[in-house]
Amino acid sequence: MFEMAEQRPSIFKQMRQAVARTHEGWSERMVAPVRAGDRRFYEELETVLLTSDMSRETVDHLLAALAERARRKAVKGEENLRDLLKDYLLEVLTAPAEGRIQTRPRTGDPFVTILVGPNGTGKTTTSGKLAAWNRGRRRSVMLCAADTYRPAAIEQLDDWARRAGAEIVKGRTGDNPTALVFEAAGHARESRFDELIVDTAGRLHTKADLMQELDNLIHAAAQVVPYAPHEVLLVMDATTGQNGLQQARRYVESAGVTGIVLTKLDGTARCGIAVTIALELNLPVRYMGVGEQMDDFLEFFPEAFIDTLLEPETAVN
Ligand SMILES: Nc1nc2c(ncn2[C@@H]2O[C@H](COP(=O)(O)OP(=O)(O)O)[C@@H](O)[C@H]2O)c(=O)[nH]1
Ligand SMILES: [Mg+2]
Repeated sequence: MFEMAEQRPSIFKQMRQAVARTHEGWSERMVAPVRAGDRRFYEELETVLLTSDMSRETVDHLLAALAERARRKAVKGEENLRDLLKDYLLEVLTAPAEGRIQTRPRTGDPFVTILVGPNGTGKTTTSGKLAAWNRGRRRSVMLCAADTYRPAAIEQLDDWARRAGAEIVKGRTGDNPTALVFEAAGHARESRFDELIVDTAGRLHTKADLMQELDNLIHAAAQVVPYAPHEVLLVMDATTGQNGLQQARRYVESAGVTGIVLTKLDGTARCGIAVTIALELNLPVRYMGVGEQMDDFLEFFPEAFIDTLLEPETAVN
């Protein structure tokens, strides 16, 4: 699914050794009994899952769910267990998307996406990549530089717009981001753009005034384009692991997030966080960032993801 860094196998080995200890006490945590002949499979699976940066709770949940299903369906043997697990993971990863109503723009209206999240997770980079990705699908794109706090942020998105072949609505440093979104939504609608992608300033979920500002700009889009925003994407840096998840939980509560972009998945074995996100945040992962370049961007396909997750040492692209 994505290219691995050269050094990955050895790092992976180290991580395996680091978690090997956790096997002790493993069987006590299992809810359903495991056949003696399948123990080794479960143990190896636990290692693979833990090294992929799933939370302890998620790993325990998956192992227990698998053991329970295996017992109920009288499934045994590595190959069959692996298939059973794949089916279950597919259910877990697709459930959040199926469980929510995706709003669609009216004919002729732009599909409005707003990117939100803490500082440095990759919002601006992802805005640019998403613009390019849509351009590749022959969709016209307008970007909105609603991070008006730093001049560098506006320039950065301007540069992405040029490279991606997108239009941009930008203001000056210090401009009111809500007014800017209002303006951009108006332009995008009048000129019948297919996509409006709004980059926002990074903010901590604990800053009430900044979270309120986010709320305001989300509502500004809705005033101009009915049913907008159609997607509010929380951009999460995969390398922050469980800390990022804690932050995300608070964000989801207050910003109406509809999906996740996982960034910085290049050269790490940390893609397991996507399963934890599905289970604990009940949100679908929509896209993944796998580098700093325009093409280092993937739509999230659960099947491909599951293969990478379970066979991390063989999977490429
Ligand atoms: N390796 C890697 N770096 C990324 C990825 N996405 C963003 N970055 C880098 O992360 C840094 C912060 O990105 P930026 O888009 O400015 O974050 P923002 O503050 O959320 O807007 C920049 O140096 C980006 O090049 C990714 O998928 N992989
Ligand atoms: Mg930014």
